Amino acid sequence: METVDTVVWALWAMLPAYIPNNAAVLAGGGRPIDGGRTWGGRRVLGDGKTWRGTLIGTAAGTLLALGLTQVAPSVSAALGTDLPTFPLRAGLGLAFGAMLGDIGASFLKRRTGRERGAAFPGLDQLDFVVGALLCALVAAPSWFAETFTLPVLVVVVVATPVLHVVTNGIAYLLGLKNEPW
Ligand code: CTP
Ligand code: K
Ligand code: MG
Repeated sequence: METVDTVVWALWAMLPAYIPNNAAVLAGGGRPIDGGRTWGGRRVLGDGKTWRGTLIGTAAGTLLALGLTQVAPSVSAALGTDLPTFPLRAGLGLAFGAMLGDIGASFLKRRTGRERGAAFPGLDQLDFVVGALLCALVAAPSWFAETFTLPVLVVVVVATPVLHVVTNGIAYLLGLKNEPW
């Protein structure tokens, strides 16, 4: 595969993982997952991880995966490059995994004394990627092996932090997010 084709393939494959956290920002609120509970004097997760945000984020990513699967043949014909499709388990794995990775990061932030909204460089940009890939691997192993070859994984790990910084910066400037990370 040409490099440009690998980049297009990788970004398309990750779209169901990129959307959930942004949807959660728009939809979040309500009851926090940890119900306000603390551990070691600090919140388990914090008010930034809610049931509603997690549910709507997961649904948004899963629906996007189903939509992308519908349009993949025509878009790949138009672009002249192959694009992956998503079995339901793959889309659900990517979307839920992205939310789970972000929740895991909040858990680590609270354990290391960081308040809600505090930055944790590196973790902030890759938590949802690790969660999404691991969950997709568990939910749809053969699809994962065909979709995420080594060159594709390299593109994902390099390009995602860049995209994350840019989209969160835009969300901050638009007033949708309290911090630019
Ligand atoms: N959000 C949510 N549920 C989630 C993830 C995010 O409701 N599972 C919403 C919350 O309103 C949250 C906002 O999206 O405040 C921004 O998400 P994020 O930056 O991940 O959370 P923070 O508020 O920064 O909290 P933390 O420090 O725990 O990451
Ligand atoms: K986060
Ligand atoms: Mg934040």
